[in-house]
This record gives sequence, structure tokens and C-alpha cells, in this order.
Amino acid sequence: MRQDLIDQARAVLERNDRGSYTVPTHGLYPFQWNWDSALSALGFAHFDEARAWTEIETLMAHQWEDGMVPHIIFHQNDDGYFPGPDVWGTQRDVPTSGITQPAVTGFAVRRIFDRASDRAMAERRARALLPRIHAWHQWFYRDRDPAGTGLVAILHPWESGRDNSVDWDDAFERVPTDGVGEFQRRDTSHANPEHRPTDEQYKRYIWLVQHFRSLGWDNAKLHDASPFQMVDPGFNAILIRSCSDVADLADHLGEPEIAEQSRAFAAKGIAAMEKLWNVSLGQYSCYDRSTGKLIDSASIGGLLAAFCAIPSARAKAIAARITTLANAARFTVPSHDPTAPEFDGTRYWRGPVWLIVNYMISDGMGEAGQMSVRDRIRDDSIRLIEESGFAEYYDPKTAEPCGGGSFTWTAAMVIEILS
Ligand code: 9WN
Repeated sequence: MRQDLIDQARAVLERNDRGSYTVPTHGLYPFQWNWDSALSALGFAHFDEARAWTEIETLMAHQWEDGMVPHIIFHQNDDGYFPGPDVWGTQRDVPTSGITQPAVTGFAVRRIFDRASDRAMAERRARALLPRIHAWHQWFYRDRDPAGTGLVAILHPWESGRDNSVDWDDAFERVPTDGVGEFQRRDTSHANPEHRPTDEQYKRYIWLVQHFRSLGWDNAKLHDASPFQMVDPGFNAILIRSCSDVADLADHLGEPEIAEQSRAFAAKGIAAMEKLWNVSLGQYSCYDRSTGKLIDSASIGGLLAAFCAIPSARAKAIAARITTLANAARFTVPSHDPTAPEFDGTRYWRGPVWLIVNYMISDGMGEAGQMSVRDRIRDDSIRLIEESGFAEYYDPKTAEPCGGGSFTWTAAMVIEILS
């Protein structure tokens, strides 16, 4: 049965493989996405190590000169997705978006490196990737943390990867919609509109894109000019974990300067995470840098914090929180607390379970010695696949498959968990 699931997962990866990159799923997302690629490479590595390295190399080949790695690379024309390259207007030879996504690549490279059977290839390819990934991390701490707090801000919900999370609702009230004009969404013709963000949210997503475009996508200006500046614990935890992994890799590959700076980024970030602890929720939560306030939103972003080396008392509290959430839903970990009024079990990041986030949280729980929670998350993830196939996300109460089907990173996580 389990080998059967691994074989099915491999077929999903192969179907979405475009040679040197994979699409998240045919139709809905016809280009290369940043954190999808890094996490999908983990799945490829189990049956084709060279292909896994290529996935990450293709992503990093489109890094901007300032170090930023864009969230979408538009390798070929396809009008099945909105907003396309003409809306972004980033003026690059191979068009890309102008914002970034969670920096999970450092973690993925280290994991693929550690497990590689072809050691010579792994050394060669990791060595070439290391300075590029480090330059991305330097970009984050320079341009997204200009005051040197130790934590970086996202400037667009798409950067978090959790597009319509409840976390952004209040801040989004301050993002205007004037001047946006008419546009035609394409996502709602591929997926059930009830599973997707609302039109009102889309107008604000596009306003931010137009605003940043009017500033020439100059990353030295965007942070201060953005009405949306959000410090997301999950996003920061992923970056911190990647910095720690890059530090270890750099030690191994004889790059002491990269190791030292990466370790300093991680140490400062972990200390600063403490400011995001939300006593009333008993978990981490987002901090709105524009208003200077912690946001009382019980989302999975605050649990994903466990992906980096938070203090053991915090990891224990998160384990307890996940256990409580598990009692309110059949499948852990819902992307929003099922007892909260904003919870919506099928609408994207406002309730559904996502396997990639499950994987990262369970990994963090394992590192923290919280084995029963780790195993519960992994078991629930596989039960979801058995009941509902390789969907983009799932209703945590009913297991209803939501969003796109035959989803690459979902399949990659199944191979990771079962191999
Ligand atoms: C915008 C590709 C991406 C994921 C994100 C997910 C969704 C895009 C969209 O799909 O976002 O980037 O158009 O909805 O929220 O996490 O990387 O799978």
C-alpha cells in the first residue's frame, strides 16, 4: 500500500515535470514557483538526485542582481494564470514576479546534500548554490529588516505563501484599491471559487503589485513605501532554519565567512522571535510593523515557528496547541483554529490542511523531541492522501480535497514522509 502511494506520488511529480523545473500543477499554476520548487526537489531526490539539484539550480538561476529570488518564474507564455508578466512588468529577459517567497531552499539543499548517494555531485552542486542562497539571505536582512531587528517583513501576502490568511485581514483594510482597474481572474476558472481568495482580496493584491511596479521594483525603496509590512513567525522561522542549515553546509564545504554570518543571522532571529510570542493565544503570532502591534490571529503561521530552534518550552507549548487543534478537527494541522469565528474549512489558507506546512511543523516537532505530535501530523497527512488523493489542500474536518489536483509538492511530501 505504501509503495503504491510512493509510486502514485512519483507519477504526479513526473507529470508536472517540465524538464528543468516543475509546475505546481497543470492548468492552475503553469510556471515555476519558488518554495514549491525547493520542497518538490526533496521528493525528486528520492529517485533522481540529479533532477533534484536541477530544480533548485533553475530557481536560483533567476535570482535578481540584488540577491532577491522571485516567487514566480515565467519560463514560457501561458495566459491561464493571472497576474502574468505584463502585470508585473519587471523587465527581465526571462520574466519573473517582483516579490519573493519563504526561503526554504537552504533547508532543502542541506537535506538533499546530507542524504545524497552521489557525494561528488552533491559537493559540486551544493558548493555552487551556497553563495547564491547566502546572497538571498543577506538581501532579506538588508532590505526587509532595515532597522536591524533580527526579523524580516513581507510586503505582500503572496510572499508568505499563505495568501488569504486571517492574519492579513486588518492590515489589508489599509491597502487601497483605487486605480486598480478591471481585470479577469483565471484561478477561479481552474478551481472552485469558494476555495479561493475573494475578489476584494484580489484587488488589494493587485494594488500592491502596481504600487511596487511604480517604484521600479527597487528593493531599496519598497519596504518603507509599503502600507503592508508584516512580520510572520512562520516565514521568519523558515528563513532562520535555512540560515542554520547553510551555516552547517558552509562549515562542511570550507566556507567560514558564510558559516559565521549565517549563524549570526540565525542566532539574532531566534532571539527576536520571542517578541512574537502571543500570551493570550499560547502560540506565536504575526506582528504588524506598520502599527507596531501583535495580531490576535490563531493561524498556522504561529505554529510553523517550530521549524526553527525555538526554546524547548515554546516547542512544548506549540505541541500542546496542536493537540488541542487536533481535537477540534479530524486532521491536523488546520491552517486556522477551527474554533475561531473566521475559520473556513475549504477556503485556502483560512482553515484547510496543507501537507507542506505539516511536513515542516512535524520536522520541527521531531527536532524538539515532541515525537507523538510529530507522528500524529505525519499519520494524518497520509490518511488525507489515502482518502482524497494528491490535492492542493484539504478540509480538516471532512478531508474534502480542495483547490488544484495532482499537486507536485503534496506528492513530494508523501515521498518524504513514507521513504
Ligand atoms: C500566488 C503555487 C502557489 C503557492 C502558494 C499558494 C498559491 C499563488 C496563487 O500557489 O499562491 O503565489 O496564485 O494563489 O498560496 O503558497 O506557492 O503552488
